[in-house]
Amino acid sequence: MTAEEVKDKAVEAKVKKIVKAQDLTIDPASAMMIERSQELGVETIFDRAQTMKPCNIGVQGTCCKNCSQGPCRLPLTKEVSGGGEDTRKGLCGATANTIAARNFARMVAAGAAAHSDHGRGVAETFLAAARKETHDYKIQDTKKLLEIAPDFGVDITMKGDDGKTLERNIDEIAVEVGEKALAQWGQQTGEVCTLKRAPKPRYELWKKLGVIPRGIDREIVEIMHRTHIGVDQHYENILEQCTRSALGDGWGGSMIATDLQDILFGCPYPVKSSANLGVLKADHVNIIIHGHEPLLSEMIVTAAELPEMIALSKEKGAKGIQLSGICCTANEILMRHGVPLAGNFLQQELAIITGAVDAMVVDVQCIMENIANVADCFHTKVITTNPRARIASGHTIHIEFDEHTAFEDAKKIVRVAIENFPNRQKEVIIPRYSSDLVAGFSYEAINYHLGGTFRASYAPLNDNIINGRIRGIGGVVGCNNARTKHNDGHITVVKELIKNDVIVLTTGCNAIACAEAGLLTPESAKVHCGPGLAEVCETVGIPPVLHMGSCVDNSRILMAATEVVKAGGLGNDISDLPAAGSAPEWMSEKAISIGHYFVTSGVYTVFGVTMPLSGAPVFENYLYRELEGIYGGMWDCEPDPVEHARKMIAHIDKKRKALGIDKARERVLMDMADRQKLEAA
Ligand code: BF8
Repeated sequence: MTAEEVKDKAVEAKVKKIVKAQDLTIDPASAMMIERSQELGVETIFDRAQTMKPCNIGVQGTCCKNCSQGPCRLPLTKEVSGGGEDTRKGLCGATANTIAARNFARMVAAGAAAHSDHGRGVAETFLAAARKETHDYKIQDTKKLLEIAPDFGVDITMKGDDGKTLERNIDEIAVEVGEKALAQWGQQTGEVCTLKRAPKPRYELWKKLGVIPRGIDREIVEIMHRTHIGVDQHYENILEQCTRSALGDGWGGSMIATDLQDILFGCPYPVKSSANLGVLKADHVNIIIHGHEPLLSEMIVTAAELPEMIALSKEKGAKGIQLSGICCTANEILMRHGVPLAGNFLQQELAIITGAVDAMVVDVQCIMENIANVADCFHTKVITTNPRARIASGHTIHIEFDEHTAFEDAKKIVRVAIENFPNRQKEVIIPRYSSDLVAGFSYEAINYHLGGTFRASYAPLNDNIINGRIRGIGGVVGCNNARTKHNDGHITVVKELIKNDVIVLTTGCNAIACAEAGLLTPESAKVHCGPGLAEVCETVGIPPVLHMGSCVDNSRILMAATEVVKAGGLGNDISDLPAAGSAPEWMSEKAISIGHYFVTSGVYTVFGVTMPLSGAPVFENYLYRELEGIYGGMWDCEPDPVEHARKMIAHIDKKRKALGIDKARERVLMDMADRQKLEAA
């Protein structure tokens, strides 16, 4: 045996000894599939997370590889952490703070680019639909179209020859909205027009600070320029550009994506479904749609329902077709069609390990290259569909998706999955775990649910916050991270919040984790919530955790916060609200962009696991403390999930006190005691 082989064996033995599935995830379905992967010797991210440790300097944010004279590595020294002088410099003289700020900025740029490029794709398809260049997509939600048109400066009425006001033709409005929306990406001067939707004081603050994005793409490009060697070498100035880019994402690219998707595919309203690997069916053709853009998945939903496809599946020996989703595509098709969720980010390999997935169809973002290797151990076809996202590993099929031939492309994909059904090789083992859920809480749906058809309004929510039944609002979002126990941070944070009467708005992989843990049902309120929140949920018939959609739909949380401000009684700006944000298991660059637009919109935002800032104490202090004085919101990092939630609650209480509604909360605590007395009697 060579020295290398001995080392490999030692590593293998260490992995086998250390890894117990229950230590890697709180989800029993995932634990079962991790065990199955170990049994079959199929390597997954859970194995590699044990054998490969993260770089100690990268984790601190202080490794600079922006030119070829490095990488310059500036780990934190004992002197600096002890308060001594910081003499660390890269070859060019860049300090640890400059380096960490540059790295942070490049994460914002990548995250904003990912969301915004998604939005651009939607805008292009929207315009093609409005111009009737494609017949596969149609303008569906004309009510929402008319609502948003004025934000883009598009008139919805016109003057007739007799001077009377007339309604404009809806097709003309749609074309103009599409053109104006698409123009927000390439615009060079002025302002991204959707920023005006923010509460007025917030918009005025951004204007005063000079951080309103001129165009979505322009701000991302400028980050890349400023972080090139020898350009912007002041962390505050770099961060200012991060703000322009992140606001261009949250209030621009992402928000436009959400709006136009709603108009094309319908605005979500509450819908029932189920979640976890148990939604797969052994006797059906299983197609998993994984990625982010709903343009393709919408077509696949329709294609999979075609009688000819169902007949073909039966011909091949299946009982039908079971569609399910992973990551944000899952959230998109759940919100509008009730298609079940197969899992979140860390479950993508595990789904294939069931042996029941006949095709995994992927587009862009959060798709692990290793799914192709895992699929090679089974019969699963991994189908890439987007020219921006190909996979070199394993054996994948590429069926390119084009919005002009969308439905035909979708049919081709569904057919490949069906034809693959008879090729199953390994034993099919599907964990029998799935949870019921209610999703579909767009901010419009919350408005309707709280106030009803005739008086749709956020006022009842505000009333319940003011009287203390609801202590505050938590926006809990974001990824899974293989460096921490799967779903543990998500569920611990959310349970701690709702136990303390904080209502939770959720998106992305947190939403999927909550669904799997059964927190997306109205019934869960009785079990997990404090008495005030439980009472509100019971009265209104909503879950304590409201699923608002995919990660671009974090824009819905911004709009919900804006509606709460507008409903009155809780201050004049988002920063006045008893609210806090959280990403307990974040890992993607998109999460950093989201975090930064939440912070600069006035929200205290806590990230779990780690932040690449610890090697740069001055920059870290700027983000964690000084930003509050500028934006009313600031960053924080807390890996312990209970402490994480408590920090959010402490902030919520601080805001209640500033609003003078902390006394109301005390009264409700007395109610709780009364209630306990009653229950004991
Ligand atoms: O965009 S939460 S792991 S799936 S990045 Fe990715 Fe993170 Fe999941 Fe959705 Ni968002």
